[in-house]
Amino acid sequence: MNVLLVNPEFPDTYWSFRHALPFEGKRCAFPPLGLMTVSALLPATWNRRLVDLNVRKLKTSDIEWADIVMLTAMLVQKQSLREVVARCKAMGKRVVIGGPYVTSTREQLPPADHLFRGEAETTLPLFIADLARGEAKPVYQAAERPQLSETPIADFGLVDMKRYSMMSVQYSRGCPFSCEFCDIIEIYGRVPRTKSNQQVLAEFDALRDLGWRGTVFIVDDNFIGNKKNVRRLLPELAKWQKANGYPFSLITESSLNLADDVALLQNMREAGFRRVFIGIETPVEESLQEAQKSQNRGNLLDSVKTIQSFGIEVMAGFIVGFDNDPEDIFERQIDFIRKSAIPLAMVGLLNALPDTQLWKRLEGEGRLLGEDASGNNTVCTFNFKTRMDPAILIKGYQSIMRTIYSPREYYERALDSIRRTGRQTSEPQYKNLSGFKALTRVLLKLGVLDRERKEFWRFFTHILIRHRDKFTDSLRLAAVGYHFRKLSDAYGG
Ligand code: B12
Ligand code: SF4
Repeated sequence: MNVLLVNPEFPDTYWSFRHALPFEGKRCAFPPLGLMTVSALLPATWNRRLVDLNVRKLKTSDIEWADIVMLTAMLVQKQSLREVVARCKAMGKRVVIGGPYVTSTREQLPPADHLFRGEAETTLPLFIADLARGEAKPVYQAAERPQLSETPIADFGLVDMKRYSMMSVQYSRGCPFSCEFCDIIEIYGRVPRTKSNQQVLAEFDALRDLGWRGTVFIVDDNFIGNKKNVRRLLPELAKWQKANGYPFSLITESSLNLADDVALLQNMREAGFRRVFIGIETPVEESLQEAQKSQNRGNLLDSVKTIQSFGIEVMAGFIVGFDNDPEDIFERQIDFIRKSAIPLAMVGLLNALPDTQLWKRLEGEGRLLGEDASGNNTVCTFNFKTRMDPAILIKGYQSIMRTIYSPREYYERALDSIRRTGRQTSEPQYKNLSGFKALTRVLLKLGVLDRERKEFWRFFTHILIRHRDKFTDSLRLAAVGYHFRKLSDAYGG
């Protein structure tokens, strides 16, 4: 059996890092871990080939080769998903689809032969058995969320690692909180499930053995969702990193209450965590209450500072468009982002994702506009009737983007972040951007060709004089800042 696994194309969003990747000579930020996991669940005797459309084109010969085509998709990939399904069906192939979009959407899905809702650890074996008997069903719905002990080591060797700037490993799924707008808890549940320490270390071994060195993104919904288990994992990770010469610099996602646990932060630093993405959403207390984000309490700026003081750069998501947002929300967000020294601030407009508590409330209030969200919250559209005039919201949102990614503001925040994250935790030497080629690209593009080169040199001179130990970090931040500036040019009106 020849199985072709296809990851559809992403549009140009924050997380695509599309405008920063050429500096590193990479095609894509992250590999499709869902598909690599699906691959590992297939019989060993099946042949597999993975095509990530964010890395290369899908050739007709790829489709001809396949007996089955399997596709994953997030909401933002739905257009590309449709196109690939249509192309494969036109060539008479058996098509299977799954992933978060297929699991959560209420829209009409493309005409695949089989669709998988939910996680595949328990359903894929049933499909394989049904297929062998010639009785494969059109829909496979996971009856319950599987234990992660069922999850095999992802087929990391299936992708061309050189094309990606990071590798992904998953430790847990689910989150114990109940933010109103969040679909994570609907898709992956409120009881965080974790892998065992041995499973995670085996995945680290696998990546190391395949030659990966550099950044590894622990793609959990909330890394500290199950604190008890995380406390047991971190010393093991630290031991592994030390024994292997710190081959990986780690990034993850977590809730802001991470700041309340100094021991955990200390352990994270020792295990090699250098960046964490946090859903801060808004500095407005009433809006946080509305969003049921009770874990973001106390002085949010102090919490950010505490995390940074452990050498961990904070990246964060912010949202405008809550019912309780006051008129000056835009200035307040800008002010908060400025003071927090968060270089990578991902600001988006609130949208209702299917089946979330927000979706249900708005449906009850008759405020839904009858469409799924695009999934890309930087696109200036709403799928519900907002309290504030949408034109004002869009204008205000664009002003946030323009302001925070103007080169002076951005480089200032990046410098502040570098100051706060201290000396002892620079990235490992062999990071992608430390390469001579990458340095040349950054210097040429941002220091010579860019209209904002004056600001770059101001930033870079500071780094050379005061923070030479953070040289690699600073190149990364400069490259990523360029990506965000390009996005804000596109979406910032
Ligand atoms: C890592 C991650 C990313 C990474 C990498 C994505 C990648 N290339 O894989 C990055 C940072 C790029 C990313 C970006 C975005 N992401 Co994201 N991301 C995640 C995260 C945290 C983990 C994904 C992952 O690797 N999971 C591990 C694998 C093993 O799980 P899985 O993919 O679900 O696969 C399992 C099943 O779904 C199923 N399955 C999956 N595919 C298939 C296919 C077949 C054929 C079968 C049978 C089964 C199957 O089997 C797997 C094993 O059980 C998820 C949350 C989550 N818990 O998954 C959000 C999530 C997928 N992201 C989401 C969103 C919204 C985004 C962004 C749009 C955010 C933004 N506004 O910019 C961007 C868009 C992408 C882009 N590049 O522009 C949403 C998707 C919502 C939706 N309904 O589609 C999620 C669910 C989180 C959320 N609520 O915010 N993301
Ligand atoms: S903390 Fe994050 S993952 Fe957890 S419910 Fe809130 S938004 Fe979702």
